[in-house]
Amino acid sequence: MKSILNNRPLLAEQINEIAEVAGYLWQKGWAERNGGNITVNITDVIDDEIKSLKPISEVIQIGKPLPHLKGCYFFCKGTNKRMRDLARRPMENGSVIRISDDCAGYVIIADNPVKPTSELPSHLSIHDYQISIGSGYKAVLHTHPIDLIALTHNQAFLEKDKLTYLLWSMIPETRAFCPKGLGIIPYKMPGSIELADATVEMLKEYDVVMWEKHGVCSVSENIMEAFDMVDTLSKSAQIYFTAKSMGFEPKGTSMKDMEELRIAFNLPK
Ligand code: 2HA
Ligand code: ZN
Repeated sequence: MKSILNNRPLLAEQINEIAEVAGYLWQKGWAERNGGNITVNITDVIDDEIKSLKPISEVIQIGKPLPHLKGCYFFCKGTNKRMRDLARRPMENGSVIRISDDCAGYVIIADNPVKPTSELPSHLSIHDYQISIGSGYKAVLHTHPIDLIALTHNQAFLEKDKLTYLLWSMIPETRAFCPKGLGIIPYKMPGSIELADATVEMLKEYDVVMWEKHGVCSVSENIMEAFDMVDTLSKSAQIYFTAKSMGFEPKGTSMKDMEELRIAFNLPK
C-alpha cells in the first residue's frame, strides 16, 4: 500500500512509537471509544519530497493564529477514531498535517483525509508555546486515566499542589520522574479555546496537567516519555487507593525524605 512511511525509517519509527503508546492507553483502560488524543511534531523527519506533497483536504481553520508553527508538520490522531485502532493501523486512524503559511489553519497531506482530533486547538497551542520557549518538547498526550480523574471529583484534591504532594509521597519514582508535579485546571468545555489557553498557561509550571473531571494532558520530548509520566502518577494513585481499600490512610514519604530525594536527584523545587 502507498504510504508516506514507505522508505522513511525515521518517520516510521516515530509513528510506530505513537502506535505502541496508543496500545498501552487502551490496555490501561484509559481510552474508551475515541477517548484521548495524541499529536507529535514530526517536522524534524520531514523531507523535501513530503514538503512538495499536494494537500488532500481543504484548508481547515485552527481557531486562533499560532505564529511559531510556521512550516511545521504534525501527526495527529483522527477525531472519532479509537486508540485501539490507532495502535494497529496508525495511518488509517490518524494523519499528517501541514500548517498553512498564515499559521491560522492547516491541510492534511497523508496518508488519508482523516480529520484530526477535536482537541487540536489545545494541542497546537501547546506545540506553539513549546517551540516559542525552545523546550524541545515534541509530543502532546491527552488521555482519561480512571484513577487520576476519580481524584478530581473530590474538591479537597483540587487545591494547588495537593495532589502533587500526595502522589509524590506514595513512591519515590513519582517525585523523580514527574518532578514538576501535576497542575489542576478547573472544568472547561472539551475542545474549547478556553481549555487550550488555560492548558498552555498551566504548562508554564507543570509537564502534566489535569483537566478536572475529564483527563490529563502531558507534554514531553517524545510520546513515550509523555506516557511514562502519566503512568507513574497513576501508579501512585493506585497505591493510595489500595492502602485506602485496606482500611487505612497511607502514611506517605515524609517531607524530609522527599527533600533528600530532590537534592540527590537534582530535581526542581
Ligand atoms: O478526543 O478525549 O477530549 C476525544 C477526547 C476529547
Ligand atoms: Zn478527553
